[in-house]
Amino acid sequence: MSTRDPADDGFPTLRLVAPDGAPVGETDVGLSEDDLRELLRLMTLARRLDRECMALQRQGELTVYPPFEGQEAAQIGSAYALEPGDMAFPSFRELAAAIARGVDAVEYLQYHRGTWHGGPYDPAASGFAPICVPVATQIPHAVGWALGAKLDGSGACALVYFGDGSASEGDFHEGANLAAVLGVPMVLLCQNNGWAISIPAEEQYVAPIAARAAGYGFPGVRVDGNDVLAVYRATKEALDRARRGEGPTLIEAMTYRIGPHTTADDATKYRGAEEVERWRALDPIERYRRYLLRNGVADDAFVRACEDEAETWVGGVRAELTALGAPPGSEVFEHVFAEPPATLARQRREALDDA
Ligand SMILES: Cc1ncc(C[n+]2csc(CCOP(=O)(O)OP(=O)(O)O)c2C)c(N)n1
Ligand SMILES: [Mg+2]
Repeated sequence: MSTRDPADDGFPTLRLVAPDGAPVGETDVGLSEDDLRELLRLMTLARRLDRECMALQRQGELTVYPPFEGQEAAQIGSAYALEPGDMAFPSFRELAAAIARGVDAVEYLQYHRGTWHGGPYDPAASGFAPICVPVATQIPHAVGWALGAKLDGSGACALVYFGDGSASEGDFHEGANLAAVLGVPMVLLCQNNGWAISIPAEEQYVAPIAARAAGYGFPGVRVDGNDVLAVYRATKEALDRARRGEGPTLIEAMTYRIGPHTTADDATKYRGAEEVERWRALDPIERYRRYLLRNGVADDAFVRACEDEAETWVGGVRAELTALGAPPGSEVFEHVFAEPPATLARQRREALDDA
């Protein structure tokens, strides 16, 4: 069983808002009241869409789906700190971050519907790279992109998302070391949700993930990943640092996935209900809503308006997504070879002529 708690191992954890919504010290992160409300709006939209995606998969409208419920603050707090010209590199659970970046939800979800390979959104236009399923491979991609930004002198930064399990891959170590050596403008954001499918954190590593950064030669900070303001502040500081030319930062956001690993997983086989309930009590949206209400930044009407908007928006996403036709069969043979080898050309003829 996972017993991971940010307080367990003594590594300092940045927290600005307590689970009951009370401020912990100075909570001014430099955002306007409109921005503070926008964070709640985005988290509300994201959660509603996540739940709809679970339903869509159960109804046979999506092939497989990795839910992120519980990780809204970690994703939206970090993505919201990015500038338009920056590039986020997701793994496969970052739909909430995609929404915060303005990626079209229907285009993104075409990946999970199987109607397009990586989702047809334009990564350059949205500053959001394609979904990346081979775990941790997006980390070296982000280093390369950040090196390009450095050489161009563009002032843009890369933010790469990965999980606790991904931090055990060689690609993490190679990427982190190369990022340090090259001094690239990059933030490595680990969403530590306590599990890599059915493997709990305590069976994956011994020292805190954030502590590894010292070994590469850059700062490592840990935040309460269910505290959207703490995640925003840590990411903003890391991005500012990167833009000053001071190189990468590793952020470990302690969070939890409330749902299964994917719709193909039964999490009840390896974790108990009491663990899930413990984390539900630390819910990022509930916490932030309480914080905004007690500070008078939002009122009940605003909260309801966000929920109503989410309902209408998700209905539209569902309608558009389920109306999509199958892609032409010829696409299986496209986008890899400029000049297909003879064997592939023959298969293409056989498949399409018979169709
Ligand atoms: C290279 C590679 N090995 C194995 C897998 C199968 N796999 C998919 S997700 C996952 C665990 C990822 O855990 P973590 O990085 O903590 O992310 P989380 O799923 O918790 O968000 C594994 C092993 C994969 N996709 N890619
Ligand atoms: Mg994980």
